[in-house]
Amino acid sequence: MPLYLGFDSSTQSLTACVLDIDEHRRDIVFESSLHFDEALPAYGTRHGVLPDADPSVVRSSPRMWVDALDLMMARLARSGLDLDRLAAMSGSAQQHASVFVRANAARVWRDLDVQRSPGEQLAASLARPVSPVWLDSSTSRECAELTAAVGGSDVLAQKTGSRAFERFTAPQIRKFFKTEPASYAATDRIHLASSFLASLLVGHHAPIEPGDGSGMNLMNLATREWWPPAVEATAPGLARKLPPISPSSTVVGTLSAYWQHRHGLRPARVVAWSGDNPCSLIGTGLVREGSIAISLGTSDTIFGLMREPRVDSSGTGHVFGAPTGDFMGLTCFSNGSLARERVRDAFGLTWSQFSDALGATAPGNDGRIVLPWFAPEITPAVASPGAHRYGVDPGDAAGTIRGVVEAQQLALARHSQWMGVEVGTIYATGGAAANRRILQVMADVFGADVYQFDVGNTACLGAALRAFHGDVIGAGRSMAWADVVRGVAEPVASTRIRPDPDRHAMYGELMRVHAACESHALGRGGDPGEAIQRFRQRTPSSKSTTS
Ligand code: XUL
Repeated sequence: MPLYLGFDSSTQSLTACVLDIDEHRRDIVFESSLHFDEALPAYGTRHGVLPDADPSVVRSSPRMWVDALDLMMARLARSGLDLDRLAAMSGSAQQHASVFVRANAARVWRDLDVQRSPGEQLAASLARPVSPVWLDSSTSRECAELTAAVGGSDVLAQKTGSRAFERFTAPQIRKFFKTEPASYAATDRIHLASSFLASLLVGHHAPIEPGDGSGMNLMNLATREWWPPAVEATAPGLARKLPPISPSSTVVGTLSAYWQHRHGLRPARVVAWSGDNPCSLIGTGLVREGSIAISLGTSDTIFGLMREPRVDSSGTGHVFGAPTGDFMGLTCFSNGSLARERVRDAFGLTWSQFSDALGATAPGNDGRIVLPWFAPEITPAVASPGAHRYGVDPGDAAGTIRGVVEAQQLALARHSQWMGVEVGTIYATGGAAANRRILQVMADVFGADVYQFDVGNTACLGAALRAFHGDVIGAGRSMAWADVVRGVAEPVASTRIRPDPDRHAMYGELMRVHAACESHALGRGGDPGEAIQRFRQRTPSSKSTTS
């Protein structure tokens, strides 16, 4: 029976998983992760990105991502799995990141020396040694220029699914063209991290997949083609530098000779790679409209499938293409695990102590809030980093932890209202979804049942399932998405966390405090003291702890 390999090249780590599929069963038979900082220290990353004095400039190394693939392939080769059964592979990558390559790139990829690791061999093929990643927020000017050139935010959002966002690829390309014109001119092709890594695997240029392509501010969401007004407004000659866009199920080639010989692998099919959020949509089994998923990863994201693209008129969220051919709504918060880690480290705690502190504090935190904008925030847009404390002393570890966790869940709920989804069930995924105390806050804030998954990384699972789907389509057969995900991309029923009605009502009140604090911190509203007092009067019972 065939094996399907999925990769997830995320901000901080690379994960791989292998699915063993037969008619009746789908088993995950391999799952492994490596952290870039630890596994590949020579690249000098911290939390997967290159240190920079300017907090708005965030970049990583595309050569490091490829060396990580090489290390992971070596682990796979040693795993004892019968890799002669490997039918196909696909991948998920952090969204928005771009890789600028020269005209010799395809030759370099094809002729890699099997005795040497790939990263060192790629240097001469890169027109830009670094990749700007989704945490970068340094392109506000380019966002404004792009917006003006295409006729305003609404036009851009209606066409591409999102207004201009700093991390999106078009403003990033424009900034590169403006600041490094010679290197831009030397760029033959601009890939996303996803299409770049797929290209490396097949040894020639792979296309961009529409789910990830819609994170660029360049793709016409309706036709899934490049949208000329945005392409022309971004940088001269860009149309020639963009790879074609191909459906999610496209088999982009077979594993190149380099990887076959280096790791003793067969020429398995390689299916187009996508972004981590579109892959997670599949890995959480969200192939129908209705339920939503919340991913608590480096970023926190909330997303769900949409049959029709309901673009966000408030300008907060995004509509991306879904791998199923439908659409997905998504709101992204950059201070997800980054913020939780920052708080844990500031108080010198382990994750279990972090969790105990959360359990020892009362839901509602007596109306006290900590807005966790330790790094520049995407939702709402915050350029100057800094946490904003409302009533929480900087030395109060437990109050800070609850203040941050509640503010994060309240922000997820408030800033996803544009999606117009009645949230009854939430599928929780990402590293921090292992923490049931955080999920209890989620359930209580949303007033929804929350479920966990068996598999640690749903983006990676989604990639493996997309490899399966692409392999089936590539063989000239068809398969409904509900059948693709059945029996594996399903939450574990016994993990259900129920909302408490009283706490849900209390969080409805706290939501107003959160909104007032946010307005104040953004300089758009007065002191939230009154809102906090009102909350305390209305919810005197908010002092008891959850566990
Ligand atoms: C989504 C986004 C993040 C990255 C994280 O728009 O920017 O979720 O995809 O890898």
